[in-house]
Amino acid sequence: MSTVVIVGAQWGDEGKGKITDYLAESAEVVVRFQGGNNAGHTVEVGEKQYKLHLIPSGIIHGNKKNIIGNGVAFDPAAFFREVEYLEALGVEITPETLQVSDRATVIMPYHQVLDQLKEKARGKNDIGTTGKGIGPAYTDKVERSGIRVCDLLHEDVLREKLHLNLLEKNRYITEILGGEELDEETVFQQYLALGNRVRPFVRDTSVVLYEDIRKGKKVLFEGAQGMLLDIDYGTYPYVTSSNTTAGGVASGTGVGPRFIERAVGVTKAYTTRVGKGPFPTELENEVGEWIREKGHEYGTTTGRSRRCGWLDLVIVKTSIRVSGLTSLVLTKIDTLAGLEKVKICVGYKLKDQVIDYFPASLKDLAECEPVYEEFDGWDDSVAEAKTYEELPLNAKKYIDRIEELLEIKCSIISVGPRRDQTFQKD
Ligand code: 2SA
Ligand code: GDP
Ligand code: MG
Repeated sequence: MSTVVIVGAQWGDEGKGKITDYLAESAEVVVRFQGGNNAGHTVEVGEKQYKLHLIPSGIIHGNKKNIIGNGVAFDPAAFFREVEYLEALGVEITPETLQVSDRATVIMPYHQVLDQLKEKARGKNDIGTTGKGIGPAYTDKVERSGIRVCDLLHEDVLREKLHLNLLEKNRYITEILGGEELDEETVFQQYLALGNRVRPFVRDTSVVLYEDIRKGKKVLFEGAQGMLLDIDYGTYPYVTSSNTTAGGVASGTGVGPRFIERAVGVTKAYTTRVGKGPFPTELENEVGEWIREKGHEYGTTTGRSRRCGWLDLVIVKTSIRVSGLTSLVLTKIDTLAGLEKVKICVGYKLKDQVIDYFPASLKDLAECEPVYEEFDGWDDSVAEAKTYEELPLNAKKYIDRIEELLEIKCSIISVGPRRDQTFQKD
């Protein structure tokens, strides 16, 4: 198989970066198709740790082609900060190993200002965004006033689009949100310069991918965020502003759906969420805190505490359906090691029924009560396992039951953050 989509099967931070890096070993191209530098993808190789936000995780290998697709919200200033960060860690980056779509929507400084001021204005109804300008940038894309990467390369186009945007945005920022006006000339000069810097990396990446796929090159599509942060199928409005599910690949890269062969859903052995919104299996107690500390559950981009809870198979089942998953990757079973009992949510009790799908209405969801199965725990030897057979018996029982309930295979198991703490199961 030559094309594989990697998506988060929960609320993000399942270990997509780690698994993308692992699978990239045998791939030639790695592509981001949505989101932006709100993402935080961690890769650990030996003693070295890399935190990626906008650049695909394949970059660590040094000899892969990495593509930022048209569906990404592209912050050029963040892009160069990340290039410099990676170069300082010894990663070599050239326009051959890193390419940016000419059609990607640009995150401008007013998008970040709007994101942060709107969150403040929402008060207790805030979404808990990362403040990176993602929502306002995608709003402009859909509203058709956005600036795209190709526009940064044409001085006259940039000037006109920026002028029209700032006429409107500055009024909104100052008169409605009480913020400070942005200076047009300053932003123009800064983004013209960024455009010139990004120019060598810019390609029609749909054409590049079409040719690579036709040549039989193995391509990975690296999702950001996760199933329930999807703009259509997530816990709306507590979602991000893109399609985080596998369907986002086609529109976010210009690769037709018939070229997509496999989709793997990265699933953490428990559930976390960062930001506001419903979370049926959340553990607001000492067990949740224990998991947070043991699993270092703090935002990779913002450092925010992640909320923790039991594994929820209603969510993973939704991901299997919506993303058409062909297998799962199970991560962080080592984090649960040491707990006497571990639970899995197998359905929701809603009125007098047990349902196994995620309701659209948050009002209905609030009435749902998780139905659990309980398991005996396992010990820390789990982190030493190099094969499925070497796992403690109770950990194997846990994995087997997940496969049985979901009728899908866990093809890869991850027992620690490092690249070498990963093995194939089936
Ligand atoms: P935004 O900024 O508009 O996309 O925020 C909307 C919601 O999406 C959530 N979101 C995330 N959830 C998990 N991980 C993300 N990446 C970082 C990480 C987050 C961090 O790897 O830890 O560092 O805080 C991510 N990005 C967006 C966000 O929390 C809102 O609920
Ligand atoms: P992503 O956004 O899905 O790429 O995930 P993040 O990088 O934001 O968060 C996952 C965190 O868990 C990172 O710190 C990883 O290094 C770490 N991690 C990934 N897989 C495992 C695992 O199997 N065990 C442990 N203990 N940590 C893991
Ligand atoms: Mg993350």
